[in-house]
Amino acid sequence: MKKKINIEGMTCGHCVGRVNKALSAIDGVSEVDVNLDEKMATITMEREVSDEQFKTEIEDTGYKVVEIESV
Ligand SMILES: [Cu+2]
Repeated sequence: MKKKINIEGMTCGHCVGRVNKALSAIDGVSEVDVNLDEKMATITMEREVSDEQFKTEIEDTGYKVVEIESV
C-alpha cells in the first residue's frame, strides 16, 4: 500500500528531514521518500494508516497537507 502526500511549506533539506522523521515514526509506515522539488512524500505502509493520522503528524510538525492520494 502506498500513499502520496502533497505537502506545502517545505523549503530546505532540514524541512525534508523533519517531515521524513515524523512520517517514519508512524506505526505501520515502512518506507518514506520525501521530494522537496515536487513537494511530495511517498509513503509505503505495511498496513492501512488513515489520511487523518498523516495529516495530524505533518501539521503538528509545522507543514500543511494539500492532498493525500492512494496509489
Ligand atoms: Cu527547511
